[in-house]
Amino acid sequence: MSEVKKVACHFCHMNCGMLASVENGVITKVTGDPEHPFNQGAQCPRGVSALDHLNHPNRLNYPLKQVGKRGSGQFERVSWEEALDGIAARLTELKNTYGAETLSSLGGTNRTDDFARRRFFNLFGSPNIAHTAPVCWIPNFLIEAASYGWAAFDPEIMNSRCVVIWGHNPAVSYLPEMRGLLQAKANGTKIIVIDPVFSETAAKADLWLPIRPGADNALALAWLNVIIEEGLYDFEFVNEWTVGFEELSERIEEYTPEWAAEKTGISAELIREAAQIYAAAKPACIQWGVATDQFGRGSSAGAQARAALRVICGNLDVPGGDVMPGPHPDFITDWEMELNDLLSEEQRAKQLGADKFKLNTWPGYQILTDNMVRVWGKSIPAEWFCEANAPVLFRSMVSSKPYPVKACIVLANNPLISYANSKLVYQALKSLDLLVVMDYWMTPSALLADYVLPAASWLERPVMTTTYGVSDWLIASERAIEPMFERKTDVDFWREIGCRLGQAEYWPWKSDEEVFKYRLEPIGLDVETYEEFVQCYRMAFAPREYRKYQERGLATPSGKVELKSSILEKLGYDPLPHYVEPPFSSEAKPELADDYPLTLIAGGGFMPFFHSEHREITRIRLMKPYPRVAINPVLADKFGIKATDWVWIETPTGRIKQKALITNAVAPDVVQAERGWWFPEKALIDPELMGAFESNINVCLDDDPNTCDEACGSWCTRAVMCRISKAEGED
Ligand SMILES: Nc1nc2c(c(=O)[nH]1)N[C@H]1C(S)=C(S)[C@@H](COP(=O)(O)OP(=O)(O)OC[C@H]3O[C@@H](n4cnc5c(=O)[nH]c(N)nc54)[C@H](O)[C@@H]3O)O[C@H]1N2
Ligand SMILES: Nc1nc2c(c(=O)[nH]1)N[C@H]1C(S)=C(S)[C@@H](COP(=O)(O)OP(=O)(O)OC[C@H]3O[C@@H](n4cnc5c(=O)[nH]c(N)nc54)[C@H](O)[C@@H]3O)O[C@H]1N2
Ligand code: SF4
Ligand SMILES: [Mo]
Repeated sequence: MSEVKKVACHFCHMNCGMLASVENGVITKVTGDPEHPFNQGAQCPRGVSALDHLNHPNRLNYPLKQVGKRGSGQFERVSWEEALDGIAARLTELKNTYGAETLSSLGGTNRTDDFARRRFFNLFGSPNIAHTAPVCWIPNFLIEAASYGWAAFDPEIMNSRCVVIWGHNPAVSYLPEMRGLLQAKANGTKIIVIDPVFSETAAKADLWLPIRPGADNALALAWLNVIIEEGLYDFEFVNEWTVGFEELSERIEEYTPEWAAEKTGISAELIREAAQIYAAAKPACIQWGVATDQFGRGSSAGAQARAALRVICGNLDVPGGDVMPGPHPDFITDWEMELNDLLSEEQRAKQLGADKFKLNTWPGYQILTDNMVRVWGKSIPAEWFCEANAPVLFRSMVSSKPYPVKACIVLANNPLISYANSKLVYQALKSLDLLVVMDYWMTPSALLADYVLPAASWLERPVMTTTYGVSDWLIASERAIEPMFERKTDVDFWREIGCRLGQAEYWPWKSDEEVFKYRLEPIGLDVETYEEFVQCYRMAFAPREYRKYQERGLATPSGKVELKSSILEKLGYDPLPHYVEPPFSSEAKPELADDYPLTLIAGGGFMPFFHSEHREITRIRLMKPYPRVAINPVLADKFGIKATDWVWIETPTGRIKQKALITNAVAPDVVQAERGWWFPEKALIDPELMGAFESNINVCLDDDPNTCDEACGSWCTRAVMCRISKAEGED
């Protein structure tokens, strides 16, 4: 029998539409769907490799149990029954000894099990789920939520007169978005790119602002200064819909373009001119970029300045501006699936990091939720937005302070590679009594696990995406084939382990399709099954509405935009935007400046990889066989470094090597290292762990909680003092 299944690629957040041809239960072809509005038939190299990923000989196919010392690489195949029974028994023991909070979980970016993980944890009684969230969107999203009751994360680029691309490189990270940007540019939209690197996107800009790494906060404050001092803001909107404008105006007086010129390395004239272009363009929008979440200390203060820019220029929720989607009114959201009410106050109070990073833990989340429910009827999910802080969690695993964290379920995450301070993460994972990893591959992190479980990928399961549960649209994808070998879906895993731990009544669905059908039902569509929904509709959008605040008010305590945030004030933070120097810059640590005279950017996505993924797939790896650090020719000359030489990159925290990419795209005092590197072809044994510490830039980054963002606990990856040298004798 031959069929064509409508699927969505899940190798990045774009979820391009694909068509999978299936013959007698075997996928023969996966092509881009020409009718899909996002990609219109296009596929990037990862999408093209969908079948290599599905059928790869290294894929995990069966549950494995570690039978030697942890990290010995000695695994034995076991049945799912044995693995799940074994895990459930250990979890019960540990819970009885140490309390439910002893179980933690680590996750990565935008996966599809999110409601299930949280549901399981709420029922189990632990608040200790952590993701890479603090360095990915959280400071920007939550500060916006505190300021205007949701995030205005859907800029309407096509109808905008000016788009500011701030620490963002869609030409590499969001390909379909870049296509839209180029179309807008062709229609006359001005593009401003703020990036220390002459990125692929900067190359297409009308105006590129080559900022000193980590100085974005100063630039945003100076734009506020220009726009307020020169009266370029939207008087009517500010008068009618904001509180705190006077205090904001007073606060930004000191942040003149001249002051910011010194911090940013951009002349005061250019700062002024760029602010004027942005303010004059009606409507304009500011696109989110992850760079601004990754400064450590000061990430959320900078986000607050950008939020204020959107507001005072009158771009909030207007056509062509920064549109604030709100939750889907009908579809059952992630938040509604999570059962957060079942986690007791006592357990919430134990969330690791909640005493320090209050905005994305229970204290802040509760306030945000109360306001959102009042106005929108629904809130953002706890998953991703209300989390244990990972740097605090790792320290608790090692020290058992403030209490022992003895177990961790890592699902869709490679913590040894993705989190800062990899050596500490290593120590932390090794000190656990129970480590479970569910993934597609045997990763360096999985090598340390007691149980390694094989995950079904997006061709073997249905997927429904709602942008971390916060957008008013959803994308649905059907299961092309049943999971191969003994792979399982992530939702099945949480359900089956939950049922073993007394949660059966809360897991009434027998398959992922049943869950999704249940969640879709309130939309009232004329379909019998989830598959039919995908075949007929594939997506559901709430009708687009603008200026929704006029009817509902805003989901803040005052019902207005809070330029001076009462939520931040209540949580004990400065309620107004302000300047904070990133923690590892030469200005923050002048005593180290002579030894570490360069600035390291430890991030920036690049093709064809997605974070630490896809290194196993030959046709992808051939495009980029080894890690590369971008170095200016002047700097390379100084150290006698030639293209493709191995280079040591060193910070006070650690050193690794990558190969030189000599390019004028970076300034002579800046180097940009690639993230996510490990080598599946290297020894599968501790301590080599497939080269987890050789070229992984997170070895060089510190995650000391005292250097993290005050409100959200983000660690710093983008402005770190470093030095380099040629790695002699390295092949
Ligand atoms: N230095 C530095 N560190 C960074 C960043 C940076 O710029 N610089 N970026 C940060 C950002 S923005 C993010 S989002 C994180 C990303 O961090 P991660 O999400 O951890 O990164 P990935 O490598 O994409 O995914 C980790 C693992 O999940 C597995 N996986 C993928 N999908 C699934 C699935 O559906 N189910 C299961 N069970 N497994 C799956 C993959 O095979 C992979 O082994 O990294 C952060 N770390
Ligand atoms: N190919 C590919 N695509 C991806 C990913 C991937 O790993 N690979 N990851 C996905 C994920 S999880 C995320 S979060 C997104 C992130 O995607 P983006 O938001 O595009 O973020 P990055 O690519 O990490 O960095 C964007 C830009 O920030 C610049 N930058 C570095 N430091 C600074 C600074 O101090 N200030 C400013 N203004 N800019 C700076 C970098 O030079 C880079 O050009 O991409 C997603 N898409
Ligand atoms: S851009 Fe590439 S990886 Fe991302 S969804 Fe589209 S095809 Fe897949
Ligand atoms: Mo991310």
